[in-house]
Amino acid sequence: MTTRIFSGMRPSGKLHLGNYLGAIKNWIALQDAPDTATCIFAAVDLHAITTPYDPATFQKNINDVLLDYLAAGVDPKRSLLIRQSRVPQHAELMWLLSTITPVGWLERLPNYREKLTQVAEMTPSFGFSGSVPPGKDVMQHAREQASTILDKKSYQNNLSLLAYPVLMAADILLYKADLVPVGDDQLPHIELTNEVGSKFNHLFGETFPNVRPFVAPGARIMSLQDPTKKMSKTGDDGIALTDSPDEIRGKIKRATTDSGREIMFNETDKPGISNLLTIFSTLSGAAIDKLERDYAGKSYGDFKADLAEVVVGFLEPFQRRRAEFAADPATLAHILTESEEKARIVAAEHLAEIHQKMGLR
Ligand code: AQP
Repeated sequence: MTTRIFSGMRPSGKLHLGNYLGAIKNWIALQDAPDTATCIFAAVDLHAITTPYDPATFQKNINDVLLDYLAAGVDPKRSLLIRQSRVPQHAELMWLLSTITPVGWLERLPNYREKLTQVAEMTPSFGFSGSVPPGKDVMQHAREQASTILDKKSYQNNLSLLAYPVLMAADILLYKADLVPVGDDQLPHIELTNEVGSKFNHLFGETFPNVRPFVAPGARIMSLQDPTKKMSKTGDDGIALTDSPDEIRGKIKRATTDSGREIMFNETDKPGISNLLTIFSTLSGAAIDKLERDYAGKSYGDFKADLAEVVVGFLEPFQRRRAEFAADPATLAHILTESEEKARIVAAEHLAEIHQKMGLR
């Protein structure tokens, strides 16, 4: 059986070890697998604008994510490398799918609830202040206050935050992808994609395949500050793939550890040290129980110092490759032009079929 793969990252900040171990590492393994027919890897810029962002630096963020993909091993000879918004069919299919997606399916998704809280924390909420500044017209003041409320609150519970998984379903189904490498936090979104896909098939005729998630075992990397939350690009100081050796050493040294002294894997009682053990094990290939034995009787400080060198050593060749791609912007521009053209051809063909089945043609 041949496989079609789609996956993407939000260019919402610097990619971190969690993004690499939870997703990109698998992209590369799948790209090189013999039964893979097509891989499409995207910088999902339309997803990134669902949370607060800076338009002035957005193109740089997108470019940085694409450089990370190439440095990690995305091979443009085998895979398409695209910016989501350059293939307009993503947004159109999202609209079509939204017409068959009940709001209740979206409201129950855990990521929506998490993002809602995160965004509310990022944007201060403004209320109407009753006191009118001296000399100011009361109606004028009220109008100004109202527009401030709209501006500041406009990100708090946007339709896009709720509808985000419908766009994700469209991203995948647009290419009739059947395998999606993701971190385990994204599993409910893949489930939703299948619910929407089968509802479409039921209503309009067999069109979309069943989508399987591909999740790396044990690769949910948690925050170094709060190991009960996942490492994130926003609102968290994780280890970026582009961090310098000294930044990495500093971040690992400051990472929250747990009470006690043993280097032991126990996610309930020792979430901090368990997370560091997961990072050590996945990057070095050493089994966790071997690491526990190797570090029996040693201090957290010894363990963290060695882990820092593992991370630095792992990222060194990645960063070297990345610098080479960064020094050659014409190559990246060429890869994008070619890939996006090919993606638009496949997307247009599938969308024409969908239009026809939905009676739009
Ligand atoms: N901490 C993590 N551990 C393992 N996998 C992770 N992923 C994200 N964080 C971890 C996986 O990386 C991909 C990135 O998805 P995304 O960019 O669309 O957004 P996200 O999941 O919301 O990622 P972040 O890093 O937390 O970004 P922000 O802060 O912007 O929301 C997905 O496959 C995800 O599973």
